[in-house]
Order: sequence, then C-alpha cells, then structure tokens
Amino acid sequence: MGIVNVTPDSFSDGGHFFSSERAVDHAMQLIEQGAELLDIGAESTRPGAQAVEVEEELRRLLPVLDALSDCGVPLSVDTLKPEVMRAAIEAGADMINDVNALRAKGALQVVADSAVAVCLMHMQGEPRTMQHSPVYQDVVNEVISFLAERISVAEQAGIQRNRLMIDPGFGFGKTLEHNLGMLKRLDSFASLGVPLLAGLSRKSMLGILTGLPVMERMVPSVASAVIAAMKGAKILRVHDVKETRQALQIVGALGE
Ligand code: 8Y4
Repeated sequence: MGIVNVTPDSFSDGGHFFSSERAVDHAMQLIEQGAELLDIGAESTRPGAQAVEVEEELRRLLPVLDALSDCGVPLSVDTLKPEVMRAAIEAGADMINDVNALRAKGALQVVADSAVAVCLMHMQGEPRTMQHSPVYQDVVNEVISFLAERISVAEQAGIQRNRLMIDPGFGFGKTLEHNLGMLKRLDSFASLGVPLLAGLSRKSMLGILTGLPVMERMVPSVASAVIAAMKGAKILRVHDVKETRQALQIVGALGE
C-alpha cells in the first residue's frame, strides 16, 4: 500500500489544482514502483495534528480520487469522518482506512451501506494528544481485545468479515516500548482471523532507534516492513514502494 498525501500548498492560486496534480503524479509514480493499493489521505493523522473540516478534506480528496479512478489499483481513503467516507465511496473509493476503527457516529452505517473494504486500526486517545503519555498494562493483549471488539461490532452492523482488515496502529498512542512490544509479537494478531495491515514507514519509533531524521528513514522502514511481513502482515503501508518490494521478494522466496 503506497502512501499518497494530499496536502495543501502555499504557493498555488488559492484553488487546489496544484496540490491535486502533485498528489496524482506521486500516486502514478508509486504504481510504477509496484504499489498494489494506494492510501490517499487529506487529513493529517500524525501526532499533534489539527483536524481538517469536512469541506476542506473533500476539496482535497475528490479531484485526486477522480483523476485516479482508472489507475488500475484499488484506492483506499484515509479518513475518520463519516461524511468524507460517504462522499469518497460515491467517488469510487474501494476501501476506507480509518485510524479510529469506525468509532465516529454514523461511520459503521456508511461502510455497511456500501461494498467497500475497511481497515480497523487501534488508536489510544485522539491524534492531537495521543502521544502525551499513553498507558497500557499489556499493550498486545489490549490492542487485540480492542480489535476483536471492533471486528464484532462491524460484523453486527452488517459489514461482512471478508471486507475487514485490522491494524495495531504503530505510533498511535504508543511509546517506543509499546511499539516494539507489538512488533515483536505481531504474529499474535493473526488469531483475529482477518488480514493484518502494518504501517511503520518513516515513523518516529524508527527515528528514536536510529537517530535519523524523517527523510532518511528508508532503510529502517524497509527493515521494519520485512519484520512485519515475516510475522504475517499481509498489507504494508509504505512511502518507499520500490525498495520495500525488493526486500519483500526475499521474504517471499522463503514461501508462505
Ligand atoms: C513520517 C511520515 C512520520 C508519516 C510519521 C508518519 C497508519 C495509518 C497513518 C498506520 C493505518 C504516519 C493513516 C501516520 N499511519 N493507517 N495512517 N496504519 N492503517 N506517520 O499505521 O504515516 S498516518
């Protein structure tokens, strides 16, 4: 899964033409590099980020979804807002990537009323404050219990199990110790019986471990993708598609 950010740019005409065009160009590059799925996000869910209004999020997303509608790979939209989910699905999105696991009012219904796939991710707290002082007794068991509950709630709402995937949410209300604990035991998430997605690419845990700034974290990102794949992750959310695929060819050579 290649990451496509639709961020506004300061030097454009006040419209969103240039930021859309750049996002589409980047998306096409990721496809050339071998991305089999794209995750398009217009609201930053990074630690400390401020929320974006529905209208603004859609102004950024819809032109990009439209331009990529025939790109040949499925499109995931990273959002936690039901109104944005509904409009994105109408515009042709194939998947919703919700870091809030459909906990917003109305979100379950929007997805249930459609045929899209959905990723249910664990997050403790909310993006703006989640890294302040996350606390767990046993991070792996707590995250597994949360995801089991969200799978059950989604199924009860009418979202069939074959449309679901889960994600432990690296960096979302977790310290380095919590993230390492989850990565070490990532294989235990397989017990939930739906495909596992993992996103470690360029995250701060890699920065803490290596001392590298965000733009220089490709090698540790690929290393963490290899570990995740070897522990059963089926979908890897990454910035560096080409390099990650090269590394995964070696993992694949060992067999399923
Ligand atoms: C540099 C670049 C440093 C990006 C940090 C980041 C996940 C996700 C994000 C994830 C799923 C991010 C939307 C955070 N992470 N969705 N989204 N899983 N499913 N931070 O791990 O990329 S955004």
